[in-house]
Amino acid sequence: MSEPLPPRLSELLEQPRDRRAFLRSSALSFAVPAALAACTRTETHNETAEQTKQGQLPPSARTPNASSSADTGVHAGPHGSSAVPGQRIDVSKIPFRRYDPTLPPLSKERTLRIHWEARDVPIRISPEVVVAAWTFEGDVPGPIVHVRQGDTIEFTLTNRGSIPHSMDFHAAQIDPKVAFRSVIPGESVTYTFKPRYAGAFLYHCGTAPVLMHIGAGMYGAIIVSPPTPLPPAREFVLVQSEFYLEPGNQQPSAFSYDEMLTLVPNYVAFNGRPAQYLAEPIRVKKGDRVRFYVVNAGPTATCDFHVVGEQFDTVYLGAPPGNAIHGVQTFSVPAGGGMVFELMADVAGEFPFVNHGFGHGQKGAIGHLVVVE
Ligand SMILES: [Cu+2]
Repeated sequence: MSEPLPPRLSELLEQPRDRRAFLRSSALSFAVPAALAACTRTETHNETAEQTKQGQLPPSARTPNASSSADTGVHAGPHGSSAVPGQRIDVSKIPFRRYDPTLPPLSKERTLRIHWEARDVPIRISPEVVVAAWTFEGDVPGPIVHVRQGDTIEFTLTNRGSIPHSMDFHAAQIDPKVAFRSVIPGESVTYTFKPRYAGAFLYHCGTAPVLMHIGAGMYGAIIVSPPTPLPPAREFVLVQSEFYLEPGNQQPSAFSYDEMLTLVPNYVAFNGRPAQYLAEPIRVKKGDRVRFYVVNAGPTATCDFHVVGEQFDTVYLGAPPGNAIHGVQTFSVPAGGGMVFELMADVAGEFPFVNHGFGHGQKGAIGHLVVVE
């Protein structure tokens, strides 16, 4: 008797057309087992940070996030689209705004209380294109968070969107089933963490399917500074991401899950707007040390970071000031990763910074660093 044949690779990789079937099958779906369990209880509102200290289960997590109402497929409108059903938007009223790449200063407080909202917001990413984004705090990327290693962050996410969302901080070491669980519209999740390492970290929505939630705009950077400050520098944060939009010219343009699976983006951008720093460059003075915190939100492509006409005197691969390499031309930041790039602006001029995977650079992962005398 012959052994039963293992499933063919094509069968294993075939994407079910049905969203709920996809959720069951996706290895990336952090929230899926809980989301599809039979229990129908709902989340508890307004858990206190005290209840959610590491190691303690908040009331809403004693039974894992278990409502099938936390299944994106139940709430999404058109299949695999970020469009909000029934929403009518006059895109002519949505201005273009440059995303400020400047690293915000550290707070004097050692405990930070951050309360954000997940919201569906149309964002103008270029003069011609408005996207129907799912956001943290109404922007793509979400706000830049800057903390010290060992600070305490008490984080709350309230979901003002139309489908379930969650928050996954890569700077946290915490039980993801508890802290990163999905909350349905109108509800909140709170948790507390202390970043263990310095570095440039991603945050993103972790609700299934993660590809769709990152791809539709739910990501940003949390920069963790070491206890002993790095050398003084002009400091900038660049979050790379790809945009996969539904075919056609409708405005706002919805993000498309099917297009995300093709891995062929319409645009790639630093800080949510393709090529925005060509139009309005990042400016420093000759003699400045320049530090780029490069975070790659993906959802899929790498970021081969390079500055034309410059060399990085230091790249911190992780946990700065450790893990430094020197004399670097280009270094790849993986999707879901972050690294710290430093150069001395010893020469005046206009220096393109790019994803040197030039198909991605050409689609918008490019800007200018202008060094003035
Ligand atoms: Cu989400």
